[in-house]
Amino acid sequence: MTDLHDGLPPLNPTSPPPPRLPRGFVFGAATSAYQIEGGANADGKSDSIWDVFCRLPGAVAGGDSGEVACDHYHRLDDDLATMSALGLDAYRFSIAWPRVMPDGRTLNPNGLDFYERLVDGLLEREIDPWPTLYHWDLPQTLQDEGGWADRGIVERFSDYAAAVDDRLGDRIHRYTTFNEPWVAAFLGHAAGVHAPGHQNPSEAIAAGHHMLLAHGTAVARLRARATAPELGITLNLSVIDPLTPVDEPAARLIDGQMNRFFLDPLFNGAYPEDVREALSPWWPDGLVRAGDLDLISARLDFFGANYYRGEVVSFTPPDADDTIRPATDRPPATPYPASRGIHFHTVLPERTALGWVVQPEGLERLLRRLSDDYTARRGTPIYVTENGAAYHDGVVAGRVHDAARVRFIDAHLRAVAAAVDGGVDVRGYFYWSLLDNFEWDWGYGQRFGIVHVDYETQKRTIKDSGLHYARVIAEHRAT
Ligand code: IFM
Repeated sequence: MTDLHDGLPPLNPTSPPPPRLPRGFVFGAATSAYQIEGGANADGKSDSIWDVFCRLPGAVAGGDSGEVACDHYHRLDDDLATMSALGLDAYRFSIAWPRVMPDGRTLNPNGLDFYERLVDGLLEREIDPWPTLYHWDLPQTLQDEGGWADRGIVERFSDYAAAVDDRLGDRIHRYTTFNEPWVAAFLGHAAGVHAPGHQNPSEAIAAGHHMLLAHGTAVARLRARATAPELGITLNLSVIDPLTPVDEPAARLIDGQMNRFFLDPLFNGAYPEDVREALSPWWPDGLVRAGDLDLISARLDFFGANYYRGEVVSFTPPDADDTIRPATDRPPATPYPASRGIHFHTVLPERTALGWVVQPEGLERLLRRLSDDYTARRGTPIYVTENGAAYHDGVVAGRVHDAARVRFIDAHLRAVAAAVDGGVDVRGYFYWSLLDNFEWDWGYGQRFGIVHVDYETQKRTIKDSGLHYARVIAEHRAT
């Protein structure tokens, strides 16, 4: 393994030692297929809904697309070497359904060859593979049949999950079924800023339920197999605070539509009453059938929480317009169907390049809440499967001095450590992202990586944050 620390000065000789996390705590980094792979038509891959969405005029900033992205598909060995140099314990990636089944149904063995090389390469380097089965790149052929709004997708997803496990189940011991179903359902089908770009709240609710049902159906199917993988799901979650005490109902309403819409069915086997009531004007008749919630609430072996920022809401508009700017001029709709009269505020001064507040205490609070309200009584361990920040980084004399990201990582790891000290069973942290990459509707303008990517030359440069993270991992291992 390359020793990254050779010849490099310590980054912050005066900074406090990294937070103490339990022995065996997993340090990883995350990516997703469409955001890094490129190889859009390689070896039989078909279009995903994102390939098609990116072609819509004005859908993505700068007219960018994931066609080439970080060209990871053709640079796998180099990227594996980088992961190894960083000393990652685990690598969280996603599998592209349209690579594995270009028409959504029929297996393309060539597509699986790539993931086999990736998984074998990780195992050779003693990096644990953490695959996600769905990170938003539905085969367009399935979208043409109704996509996530149509219940037929559930069987298709479970067949796809089984096909992946047929080939890789002897080496993959854990799957995350879905990444951030709220984003895929509500940004994709209500706000219209993500693929497939629809603005129809009923479709968004149907998509959300069908993703949960596809998760539950795939869990039942994979659990019954001899490979016996560990199974979990990842949600994007936030802390939603009221601006003043009278705004408490506004906070509860947004919390319901973002967090509890997914958490309650998964852990309590029911949609929350207040959310059902608030969404009743759009809730499709006959959507939830007998047995659905039993499947959805089946035991999980782990739970993934993605946390980036908190939200502050009120019934009164902010003095200045501090709503987060959309990526393009296309008019977005709200992702929260029941949010009339509710306003979002930015009260904390520190923000990332995307305008997202930097709020590490929110992560500790979120982890405590998850444990208290959902995971502890079922004994489900939590992993922070994404946390990260976008800044406008550049390479100067071969280095990227991203001090703000170093502070961001440090503060959030301290928040995790505080939650662990408070008794929350958190077993790992994955920084988003390993590489700068295609940030969806924002295109390539927002850089989240601990490794800089020059998109002209595809040269990778480990940023100061990557060096810092490598040191944290090495020190943790040494103690
Ligand atoms: O880039 C995304 C990722 O695909 C899912 N979680 C949030 C990240 C940053 O926006």
